[in-house]
Amino acid sequence: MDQSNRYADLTLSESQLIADGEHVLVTYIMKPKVGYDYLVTAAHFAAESSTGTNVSVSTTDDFTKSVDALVYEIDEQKEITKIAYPVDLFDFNMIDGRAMLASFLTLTIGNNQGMGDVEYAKMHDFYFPPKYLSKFDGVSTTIRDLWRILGRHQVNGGFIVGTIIKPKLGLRPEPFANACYDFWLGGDFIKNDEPQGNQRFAPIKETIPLVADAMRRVQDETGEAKLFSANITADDYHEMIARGEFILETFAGNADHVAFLVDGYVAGPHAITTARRHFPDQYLHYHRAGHGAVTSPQSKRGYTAFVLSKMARCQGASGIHVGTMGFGKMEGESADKNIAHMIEQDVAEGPFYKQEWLGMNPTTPIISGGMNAIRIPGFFKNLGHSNLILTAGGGCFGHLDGAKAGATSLRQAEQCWKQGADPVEFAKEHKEFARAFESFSEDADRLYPGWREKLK
Ligand code: CAP
Ligand code: MG
Repeated sequence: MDQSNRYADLTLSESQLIADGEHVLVTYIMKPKVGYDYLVTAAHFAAESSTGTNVSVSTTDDFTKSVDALVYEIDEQKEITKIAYPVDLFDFNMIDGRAMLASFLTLTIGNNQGMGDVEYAKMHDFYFPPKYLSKFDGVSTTIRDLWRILGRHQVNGGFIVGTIIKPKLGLRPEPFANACYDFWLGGDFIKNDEPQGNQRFAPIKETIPLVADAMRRVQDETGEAKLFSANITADDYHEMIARGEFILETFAGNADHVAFLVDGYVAGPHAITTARRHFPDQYLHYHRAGHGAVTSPQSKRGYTAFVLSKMARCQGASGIHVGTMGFGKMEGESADKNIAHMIEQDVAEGPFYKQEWLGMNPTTPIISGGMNAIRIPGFFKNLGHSNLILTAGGGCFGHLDGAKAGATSLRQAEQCWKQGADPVEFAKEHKEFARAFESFSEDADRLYPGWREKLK
């Protein structure tokens, strides 16, 4: 059924839609199945994503049509479909009138995934007008709070050297806490790995007290504040709250040194909002494990990593993993730096929309995934700044001289970039960095051929 006379209006102007501020705008890369007209399919896509279905229904009245989603632009060659969703389409909390990401997802990337006449559709960008953006929680605790706790300047407080306790699973409480102690002797920030929580071989009620004790001891020994990002992900709201409260109680005087890690993709918007609203003073660390199922360039459905990160800022993630932009082990490319810019700047250009954040607190780009000291100079050269958290698991616990040396090598690598020094020359004066060349020799061979002779 051709619904384009109702669910498409190609006379609409994007700039006017933005000026009016009454619509959420979404751009998809969409391709109809063979034999289906592009505009007709796009209109059906908009119908299924708003007020319609595949046939007309007798109950539709004039008001219904006022909240139709409308296709306002198409480019069949580029497979671009742009849709304007009236803000009134979306669901708002009855308790406080706030917006909810679940509603944005269920409409804009819900039933329209898997339609019989659509080969594929993937969301590449969205624009929230002020009247909708202002209804999201946004970010509470930011990296400024982490810099404050680390005793640094709260603006441009600089590089936070982090790790993930490895192995990913399999450490019992004592070896886990010992690994924390060793890393903290040289580093700033430790996170649970995304699956670490309350495994039977490492009950949270045994592990966390030992980690809290390790933090106290290493702070006394180094005179430096340390940070821990504890995983509170769970299916059940009450479990998350119980974990968070236990952890804060156990860290006691160091409770503000604790961030909460939430596996936001697998646990969903509810888990992120649970942490954001119940623990607004804790840095909310959004881990995105699993996102590749929809964000990978191989996937022509779902949404991109850019969209995931932009949604996370709206929800209130203090920091989110943004990948390593082609310098680490996960999928990514140097242009992914636009993700970092979108979540931390107040006005940022996306692939299709310029988003004004209206002063909403920034989300920290968290860099992780196969990183080590050898890969860092090139990474920062691409991104252009180091006001962020970088976590390297293998890059620290795989360093030949252990986690403390691994941490120091990361810090030295950032200094090498900041000074614009040649990494091999810089390594001659910095032992832990030099030993990273030997620890990660495949990377060193690839990035700095001939390093062995020069470093002898
Ligand atoms: C990194 C990591 C991170 C992923 C997340 C891991 O460990 O802990 O969870 O990198 O990827 O489990 O692989 P390594 P992303 O430092 O040892 O690689 O940040 O892209 O979401
Ligand atoms: Mg991990």
